[in-house]
Amino acid sequence: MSKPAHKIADINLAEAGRMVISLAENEMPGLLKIRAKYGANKPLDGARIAGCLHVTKETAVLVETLIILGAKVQWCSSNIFSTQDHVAAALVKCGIPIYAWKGETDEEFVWCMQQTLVFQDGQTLNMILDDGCNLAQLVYSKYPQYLSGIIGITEETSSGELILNRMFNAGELKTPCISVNTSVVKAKFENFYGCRESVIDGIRRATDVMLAGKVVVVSGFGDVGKGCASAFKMFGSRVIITEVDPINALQASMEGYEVTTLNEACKEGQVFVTATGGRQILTSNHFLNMREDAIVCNMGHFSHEIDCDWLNENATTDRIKAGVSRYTLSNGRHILLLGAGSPVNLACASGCPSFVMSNVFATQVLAQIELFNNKAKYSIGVHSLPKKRDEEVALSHLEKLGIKLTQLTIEQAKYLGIQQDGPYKPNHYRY
Ligand code: 9W4
Repeated sequence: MSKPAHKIADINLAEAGRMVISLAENEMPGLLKIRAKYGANKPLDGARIAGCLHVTKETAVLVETLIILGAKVQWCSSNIFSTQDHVAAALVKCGIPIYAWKGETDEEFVWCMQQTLVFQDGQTLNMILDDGCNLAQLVYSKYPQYLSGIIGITEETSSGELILNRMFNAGELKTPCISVNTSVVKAKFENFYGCRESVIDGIRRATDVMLAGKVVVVSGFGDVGKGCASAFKMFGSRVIITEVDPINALQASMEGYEVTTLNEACKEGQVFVTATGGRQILTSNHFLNMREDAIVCNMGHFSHEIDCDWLNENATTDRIKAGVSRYTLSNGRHILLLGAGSPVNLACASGCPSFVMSNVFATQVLAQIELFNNKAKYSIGVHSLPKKRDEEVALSHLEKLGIKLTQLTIEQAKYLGIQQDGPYKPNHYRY
């Protein structure tokens, strides 16, 4: 089968891409530590990784780390909008087969995934690094002949994990998998710190609005909601939380937030952020009760937390700029919808900071190493990374932050019934 060596928007952007990758490297100490620690042993020698994950500057540092550890990689993006074209160009310039560009059609998206399956020498993939189970589903549905050669799948998201578990329960799964999202460091960084750092960035880039003194309503007080609420609080906003879970509601109250229903809060809020993981959270009745030019956005994974369809069907729209739509309601008032309901930090800003992604991607690399090197240890099914590996990810970030870790004495370790060098907590421990 002959195929192009790569397909991207414009190779001339390579120099600009390399510059942002270099800056990202400095903010990704976990990946650099892994390069230093494992680079010589090449634990991924022989791995042929097909990767499907947003082609961003941070992913570039991930891809180049996998290569330094000995892997061959071919890569596509997991979202038609998310490719940073200059980054894709920089990777191609280094001979890495990238099939991704910003603004792919749905057909092109599938074509790009297909290009990652067979390597230039004719050998097929033996590892998958997936996001939302896109690539795994393609192989399972269209290329089952490749399945027996696949040693492992590492999956980035909770929605991908759900699909893998469904496949396992249906007896269809044929590969050991590691769900990276069950790792504590990955999840905390992406959901809490990542959102805390980027939600305001998204809203500010979209609207330039002052947040101090504003009433901000955050729906959902899980890790994402907690991160968002804390960012607004630090900015001087008055934050109201809505919750269905009494434990989260109580937590929110203990943090000093007012907790009430959206039916109440919709009249008061000036900025609304959904972060529930559910659907139909902000709907017509809420919109019609909101104050003039209320800002509405989502930080959850799916846009259906906001009833965007109702707005599109029942209000007239002015496009202020990319990612900012101003709706005129039947009552004459206006609503600003950001990012068409997509996560506002992604649609209107650059997503999580590189340091956050270093924690996420260091977890991915260790999951790839685990699966590729411990075939006997991982049965067909969906596994978590061992806690020692989770601790290794955290450890790899300490030096850069100037953190001095305390060492347990042998006696203290004995008293706690653990090893001196970890794992420090049982699997059920909640951080
Ligand atoms: N990005 C993205 C970019 C633009 C965009 C409809 C038009 C997720 C995680 C990481 O999804 C990502 N534009 C959109 S949706 C959308 C999404 N629309 C919506 O109307 C505009 C994405 C992981 N990540 C970081 O967070 C930082 N570095 C990373 O690799 C990246 C991108």
